[in-house]
Amino acid sequence: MFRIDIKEQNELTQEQISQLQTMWNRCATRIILSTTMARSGHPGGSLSSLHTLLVLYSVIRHRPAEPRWPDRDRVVVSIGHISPGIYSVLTEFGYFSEEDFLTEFRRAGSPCAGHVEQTMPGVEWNTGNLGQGLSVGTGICLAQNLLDRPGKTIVLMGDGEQQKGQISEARRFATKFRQGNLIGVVDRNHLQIGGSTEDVMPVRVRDEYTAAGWNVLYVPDGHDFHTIFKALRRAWTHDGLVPGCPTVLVTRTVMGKGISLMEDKAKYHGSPLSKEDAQAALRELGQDQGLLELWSSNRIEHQIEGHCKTPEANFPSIDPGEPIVYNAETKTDCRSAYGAALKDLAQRNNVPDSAPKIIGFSCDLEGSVKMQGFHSVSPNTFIETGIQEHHTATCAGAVSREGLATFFSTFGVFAAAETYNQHRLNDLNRTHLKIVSTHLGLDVGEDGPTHQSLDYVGLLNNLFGFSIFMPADPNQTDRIIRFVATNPGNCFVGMGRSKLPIITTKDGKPFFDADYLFQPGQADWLRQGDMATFLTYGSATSKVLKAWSILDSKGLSVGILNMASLKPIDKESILEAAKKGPLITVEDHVVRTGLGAIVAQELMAAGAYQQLLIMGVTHYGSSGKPDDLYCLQGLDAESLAKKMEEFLMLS
Ligand SMILES: Cc1ncc(C[n+]2csc(CCOP(=O)(O)OP(=O)(O)O)c2C)c(N)n1
Repeated sequence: MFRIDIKEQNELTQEQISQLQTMWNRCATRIILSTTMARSGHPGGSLSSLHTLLVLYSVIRHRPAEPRWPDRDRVVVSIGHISPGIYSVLTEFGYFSEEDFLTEFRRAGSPCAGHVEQTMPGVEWNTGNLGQGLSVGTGICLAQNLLDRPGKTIVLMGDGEQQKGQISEARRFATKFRQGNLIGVVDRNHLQIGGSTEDVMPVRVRDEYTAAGWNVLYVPDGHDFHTIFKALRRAWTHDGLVPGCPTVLVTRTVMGKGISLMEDKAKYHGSPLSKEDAQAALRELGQDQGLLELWSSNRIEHQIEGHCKTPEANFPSIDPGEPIVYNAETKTDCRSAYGAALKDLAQRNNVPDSAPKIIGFSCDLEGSVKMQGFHSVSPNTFIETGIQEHHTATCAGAVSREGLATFFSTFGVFAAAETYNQHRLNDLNRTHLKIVSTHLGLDVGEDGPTHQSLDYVGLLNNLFGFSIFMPADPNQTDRIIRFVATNPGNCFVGMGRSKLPIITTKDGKPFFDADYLFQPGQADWLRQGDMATFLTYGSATSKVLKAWSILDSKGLSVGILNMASLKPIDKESILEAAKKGPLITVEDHVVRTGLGAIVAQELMAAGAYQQLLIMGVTHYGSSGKPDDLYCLQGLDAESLAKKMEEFLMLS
């Protein structure tokens, strides 16, 4: 494999330059062929960054035969649309064959996707939603530093992309956490889809990085291997740069470089060449004129074998410790139980003189989300990221793929709705992120409707890889937190703000006692009853228990099914409840998209007919005491009991 020792060499040799030129020619050819054959794709940016990519992959420490080698330097390509350029270069370095790329690019069922994906060996992160890559890089870098790994992280970005706000968040983060081993590269071709970056939305790229405390190196000719190498070497060795600060290379490039008819034309950002123009380009590259026909027929004959999966990332082995059992008289909130469990887990697992295993992120809400205990026992892995939720969601996701059990906590509106797309991308990247969200629902109370997250189940339920767990009291919270800390995968654990009574059995003992084991997809029968069933979860559970007492005192026998695991859902228990009688779902969530909707779907799918009343939030709440807000939406115990009585009379 072609390799240049960036620490030992001051300059490139003539031989290396001509080798790079030969590689450039092959890669440019692949960029033209792949996009023209796929009749789509992004050749312009692929060509503008190609010289930089070739130098970069020549200097990094990597093992194409072992793409996930832990000590590798990481290249995160934030501009996922330049996949033709990336795949061309990865082919050149032996990650996969030219045939795999040219015959499968952008075809259904192939891992060789339109925007770079981890399904292709050598790709660190699925990207394409611009603005997220630098956050990924900072996350990887944070983990590299915490785990004492030697590698550097390099993030390739576009100049149009610099318009995205999340990048400013990531820049500040990298400076705060002294990420001297992080290198950004901005492909400054001054073009984006809509034309000139100055017309679309001017950004003072170098000034913005300088203002954020980065070392900034300008590369006046981003198509000269030697100039790129010199700048990269300075960044690598930190020669004459401020120590401990991240560095960005701003490379002045030309969109479509190397193909005369494409050069400096915004059109070729996202348009392939026609067959005729591609032939002209191949001529200019000195290539055989039969190449396009040859690969086109190879492509037609080639069968796609099947979609490769994104490789699973390591998850650390975590000691779950002993459950903390809150007795029936305790009055506390679930978030305090979360804080206590997390602190205990950190004390057991983040021990001095060995690599940490648990990391937690807060967005200026440490006290409210009860992370102070964790912070005090594990100061190095408590990461305060400020009011930068988009960055944090992505950064935490990236950290979670590096072998750390990663918690991200903030209020519901910021943990779910505000950062939904970041979580979607995390999910596509098969992260192991534990979002523990406090302040959900009307239960937020006096802070009012802007802070009342009412759509979290509906949102997170769309993400194929996420589990959703909603504890009903502090005991169940403790068990769920210990479960998620010890198991891989993405999950959302949600809770309200208020203190909640401990859920008890009929004879007054904690229902979720020391022997209770939380199991995803398993509901709990809190009360048995043969006339009808309440199905509920989270903060609403204690209201339903009160309603049950009212009904019980009237001799009405109804059951309560606590559905703390909303995804996966316990289908069997729903059907079991449906056999007994009518169902009422109760939740502190929008009625259309929460538990009620899930139960309705399950009943229909199983062909089980049963009456179902969905009770929840029907309009935005207002500012006031949670109990008053529940009353206004008919979710207080008395209203619930009354509704059940009416429902039983009708059915
Ligand atoms: C968040 C987001 N908004 C919009 C797009 C659509 N989009 C894809 S590429 C692009 C322009 C990117 O410009 P630049 O970073 O300069 O890349 P280049 O044109 O040089 O390849 C846009 C707007 C996107 N992918 N992500």
